[in-house]
Amino acid sequence: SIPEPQREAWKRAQAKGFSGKDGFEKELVRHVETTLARSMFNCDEKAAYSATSLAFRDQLILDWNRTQQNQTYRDSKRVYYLSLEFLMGRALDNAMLNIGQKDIAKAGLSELGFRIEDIIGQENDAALGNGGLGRLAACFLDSLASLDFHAWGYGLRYRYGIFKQEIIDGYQVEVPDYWLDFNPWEFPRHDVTVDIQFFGNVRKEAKEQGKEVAIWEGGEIVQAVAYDVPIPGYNTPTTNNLRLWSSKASGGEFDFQKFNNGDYESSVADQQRAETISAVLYPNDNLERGKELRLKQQYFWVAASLHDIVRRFKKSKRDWKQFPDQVAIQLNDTHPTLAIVELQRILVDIEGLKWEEAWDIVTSTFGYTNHTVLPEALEKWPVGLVQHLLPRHLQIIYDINLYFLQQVEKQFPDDRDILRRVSIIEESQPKMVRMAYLAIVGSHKVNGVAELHSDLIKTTIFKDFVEIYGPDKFTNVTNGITPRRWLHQANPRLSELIASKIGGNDFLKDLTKLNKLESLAEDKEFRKEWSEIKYANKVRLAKLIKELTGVTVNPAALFDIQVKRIHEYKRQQLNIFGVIHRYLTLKAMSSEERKKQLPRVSVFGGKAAPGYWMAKQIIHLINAVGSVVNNDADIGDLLKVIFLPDYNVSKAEIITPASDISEHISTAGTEASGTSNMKFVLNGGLIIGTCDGANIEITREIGDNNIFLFGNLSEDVEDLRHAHNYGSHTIDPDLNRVFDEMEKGTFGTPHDFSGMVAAVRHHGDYYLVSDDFHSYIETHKLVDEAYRNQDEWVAKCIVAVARMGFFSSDRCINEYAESIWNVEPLAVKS
Ligand code: AZC
Repeated sequence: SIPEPQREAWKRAQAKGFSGKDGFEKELVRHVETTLARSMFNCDEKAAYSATSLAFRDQLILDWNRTQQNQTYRDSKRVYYLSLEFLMGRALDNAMLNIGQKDIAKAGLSELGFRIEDIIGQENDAALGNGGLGRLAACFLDSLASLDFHAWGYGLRYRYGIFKQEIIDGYQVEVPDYWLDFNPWEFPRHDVTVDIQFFGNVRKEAKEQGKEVAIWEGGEIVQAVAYDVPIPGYNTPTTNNLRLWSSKASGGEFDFQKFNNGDYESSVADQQRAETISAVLYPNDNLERGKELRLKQQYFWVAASLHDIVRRFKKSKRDWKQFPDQVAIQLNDTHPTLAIVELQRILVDIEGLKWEEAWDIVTSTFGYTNHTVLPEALEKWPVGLVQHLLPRHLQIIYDINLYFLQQVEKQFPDDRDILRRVSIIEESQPKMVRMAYLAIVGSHKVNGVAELHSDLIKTTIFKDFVEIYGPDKFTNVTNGITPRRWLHQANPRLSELIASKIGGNDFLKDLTKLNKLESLAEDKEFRKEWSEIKYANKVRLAKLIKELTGVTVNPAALFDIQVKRIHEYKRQQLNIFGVIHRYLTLKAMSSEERKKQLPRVSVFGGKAAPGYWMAKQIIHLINAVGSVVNNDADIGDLLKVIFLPDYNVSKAEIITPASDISEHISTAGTEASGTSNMKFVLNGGLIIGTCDGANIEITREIGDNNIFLFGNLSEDVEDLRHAHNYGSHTIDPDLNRVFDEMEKGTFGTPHDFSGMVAAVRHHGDYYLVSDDFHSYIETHKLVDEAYRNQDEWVAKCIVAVARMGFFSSDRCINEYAESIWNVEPLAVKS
């Protein structure tokens, strides 16, 4: 750091950032002319986006510096959120809004010859995530900063985010997402690097007093390089850090020894192999496949992050015992579970602490969030793979397991079977490390993400652990969403209308203030303004639909939307079967009768994991149905079926505000929470949904007359499945008609969809599509009826919005802070 006598000069020269429209224009033009080396003669929208982003990045970075200095100076407890996914979406709009300078930018850009929407539209989404889990992490970062918490996110800087989805002949085709060609929102920290070791051997070395230390040596080293992404809070100078690690061959570009020996190719190959670690995001949502590279990613990221955290802690020269008073680490699902083992290794092998002392520190530091009960999503790694890649870590896992099982044995001396059930090592062929169990054993709190889900983990997958640790270790923190992005940014007109009626913008920081809207539900004038905004949002979506699919839809139709990852448990198949049923019903009507029907647009969007055959079939069916229905002259505007390609965060910002009804129709007990359900309601759309995940709490908050629930309850699912397999399984007659039609080839060759039909008719209907079909169809009739009475419908929407305060991620983060992390907010002093 700079010596005291010179600091005055620094302060005089301090960067200030721009203020006002003129200041912004100056900065923009400066960046165009100097940073980008262009001029008014060749500044296209891309260049204008780049320059605008650079101008705003400069603003953020000044606050970022201040925040980081402040946090270092205060040295209070920090939260570290470890997530393999951060589905951030675009940054510019968010930055402008959070620091309150969007109006300035809009005016400035307009004077300089650009429309702000076009400029915002130039940005690539930062799509470093699959779906709910990754987007939740992004919402949490926004809330942590907005609430002035000292918090860092840690993740991987994938060169390729989630693939881009194209639809060709009705089929999903995956295209790589090279999002980094220009990214002004990250700062490479070439001085912040960590060497990460893989493979090698462990040697025990005798120490004084009969003690032994383990020495992990040999193998290969890969370098982790930090890239920092500033996270601006809303209406506060707090700007937190998201640190993403990128992999590089250690020792620079390539191995000069090899190079000089003429082995150029292999020196470059080493380089590429190292870079592969952070090259791609695994495109699976709620599915785990034991790939070696994935385990490498996990350790690489966890080891680099812990090294960083420990280095920061050591600067304060505190006693190790104080580590949990300074550091809270939250594990976003089991992906970062190796952090538990790595911290134990650092404390015991490197810092020389006793095992028990180290383990106390470790377990007081970590919290684990579970996001799913689906067995196929629970991570397990073959023991042999862990042994090969991380030999010392496997030893530590065995020791953790040994001590844990000894404790269990003492507690339950008469129950031999419990040891097998809860062992971190599954005695299968091959043996597996059960990461969720390791995460539970190594954390002080375990939480689910909605009430039903948190109850389910306690009574099903983690039942034994509740017996062992008692119920207090397990808790619930119902998910939330950031109202800044999902209302203010996505739906500016609605946000403005609300602000004008309830006395300002405060609701964006305290969402419960929305309750002041409730009394306006009966106000005719207000309802009119409300409906106009919804209509305008539907026009905006209709435009996007036209652009992406060529299909014209009528904005006056009822917009029925299901956008989320394609998964059998989320039951897009139920939706499309319902759409076929609607189509057949319309076809069977006389033209007179048809005229009385309510026009509908069924919109689908979402990516299928590239290896998930059934999910891809579902996409194909939706498109096949669309191409028949959308071109049927009998039907016209009465029904349109749209598959919007490449659903992502920036498209969600256009889609969400345009729904009349959205579908959250998972088989009861399978969707841990869902978060798009919250986004849709917050934007004045109603829900058709099952009693699952956060739908249940949404119902409790907004009232059961403002939501359309249907279907079997989670407590009945097991029995129904059992009956399908061992009793009789009669298929719903209406669904049978749908299947017959599919098999007739109405939507393509009969065999195209035989797998989907067979899953219901012959293979046990695991997701209860037939069991719920009737009540689904009947409930859609209720939706139609309710929609006909627009006054009542809009009143329902307003009341629902007014009661959505609970679902802010701010509430959620405050719960984590209080009940899991034990931290308090600390504002940056200005
Ligand atoms: C998702 C859940 O499926 C979804 O219900 C929840 O809202 C979201 O997490 C956030 O908690 N889970 C995942 O995406 N899980 C995995 C392993 O991908």
